[in-house]
Amino acid sequence: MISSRNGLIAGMLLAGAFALPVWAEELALVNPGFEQNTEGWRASGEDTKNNLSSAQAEAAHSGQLGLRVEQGDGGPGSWMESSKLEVQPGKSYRLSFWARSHNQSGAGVWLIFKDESGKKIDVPAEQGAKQITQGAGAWTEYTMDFTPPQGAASVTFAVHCYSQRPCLADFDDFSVSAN
Ligand SMILES: [Ca+2]
Repeated sequence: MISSRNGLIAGMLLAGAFALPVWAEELALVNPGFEQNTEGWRASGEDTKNNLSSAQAEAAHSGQLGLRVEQGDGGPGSWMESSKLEVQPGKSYRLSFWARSHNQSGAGVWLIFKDESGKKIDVPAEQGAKQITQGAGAWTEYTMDFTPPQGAASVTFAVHCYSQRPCLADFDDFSVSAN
């Protein structure tokens, strides 16, 4: 009885070993779950002025706080950008986060690559943006696989909702892994 149970546990451990993710190296992010309010994140001037993005308890996926984006129709779009993360061109990365929308909003996450001097390097939208499901829904995990372009030294990611349209959406639990 005992030996068969040990065999079962050994089998489970073995299965677990084979299921290890390729994304082995988890990178350190500043306040990725908004538990320190918006410390380490930077809102655009328009976002700050109109108070579009803020850390709120109702927006938490885990912990006590999450990021809520709330804007009315016809105004500027929100923009809340993360701290800078050093990256290597050509290396594979995966950004993960949890989000939910409460309405038909056009919210998503945008990647911003910069070179050593801080100059922005443009990438095609399909490689640099992930829109969350438009329409009210439950919490969903989203992932973005990306490879920094030639010359990139850092990446930041921004939670952004399109201007001129209403938005009510929550974001939490960001993480970045390197291959
Ligand atoms: Ca949180």
